[in-house]
Amino acid sequence: EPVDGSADFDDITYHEAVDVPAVRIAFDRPEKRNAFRPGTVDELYAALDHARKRADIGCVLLTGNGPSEKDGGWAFCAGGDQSVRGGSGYEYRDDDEADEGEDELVREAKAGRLHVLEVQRLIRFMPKPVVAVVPGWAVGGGHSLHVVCDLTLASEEHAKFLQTDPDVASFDAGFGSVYLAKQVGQKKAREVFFRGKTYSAEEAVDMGMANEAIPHEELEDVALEWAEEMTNKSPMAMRMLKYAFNMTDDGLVGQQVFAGEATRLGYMTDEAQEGRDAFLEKRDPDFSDYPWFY
Ligand code: 1HA
Repeated sequence: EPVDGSADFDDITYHEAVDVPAVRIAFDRPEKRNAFRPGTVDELYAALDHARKRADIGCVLLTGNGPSEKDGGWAFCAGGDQSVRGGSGYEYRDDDEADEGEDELVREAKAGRLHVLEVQRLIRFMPKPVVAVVPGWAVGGGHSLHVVCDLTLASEEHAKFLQTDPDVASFDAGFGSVYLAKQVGQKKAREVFFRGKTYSAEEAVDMGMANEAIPHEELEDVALEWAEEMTNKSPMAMRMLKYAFNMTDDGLVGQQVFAGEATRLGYMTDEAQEGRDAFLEKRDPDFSDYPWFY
């Protein structure tokens, strides 16, 4: 089912699964191999953030619509749209609706966008699994997006993984490269970026950057099955685990995110409520009922 309001999106589609508490967000520029322009990234961010805040949604499937009507090709995402790449990043162009009615200063502030990095952070830090469902090309910034997702499922026949960043004089020196190295090891990650070779679904699985290669026809069904499995688990345990996996690589930000969840759990205890009540009732707190656990 289309999510309410999502019909306004131009460059992505946003659906809610019928029987599973999961959503499907898909790049929808198949004739461009699902390359993203600034408006695409705005829409993707809005949809992901909407999914993040839905208390009844436990899993996000991120994919690319296809095939291309032009040549039948499939894509997850081919990264930044090179045809709108300007002097300092990817630019809104006059045909982008996002520009309508904005004054010059706002337009200037929005020039040269690299805000797919904000999307990467949203995927990384949202408290529910995000699965990259890769039906075809995952290239450049699109490759980095699959790297950032919690899991990757790939079409056995059509998925192709490729890093073109240095070919087009770009470099994701953040999550897209460093987390890749955590997944596949330093030598292999350097090969991916330095050689620019195309890897199949099977190779991506062997390398450790994809979870499973799945026959193309079954890809979305299997993704929904995985989503169903995961959404039957405890939401609390799932988010503590996601943040635990993140934490060792995310420095103090990782600790802060994990700590926020620990604080939330703490606030749920009677002990924490005694602390609040004592303050509000202008008395000393009495924690004598709560043990010093060992
Ligand atoms: O590195 C970053 C960032 C780093 C830090 C911070 C932010 C970042 C943001 C973005 C990025 C990047 O994404 S840089 C990397 C940008 N992407 C690429 O270099 C990939 C360019 N595309 C390709 O290498 C190939 O098109 C392909 C391997 C994905 C597919 O090849 P194939 O199957 O041979 O199809 P092809 O004929 O090349 O493409 C089909 C159509 O899609 C073409 O258009 P047409 O000639 O039919 O009009 C093609 O131009 C278009 N297309 C594909 N990818 C892009 C694209 N158009 C614009 N931008 C694209 N990325």
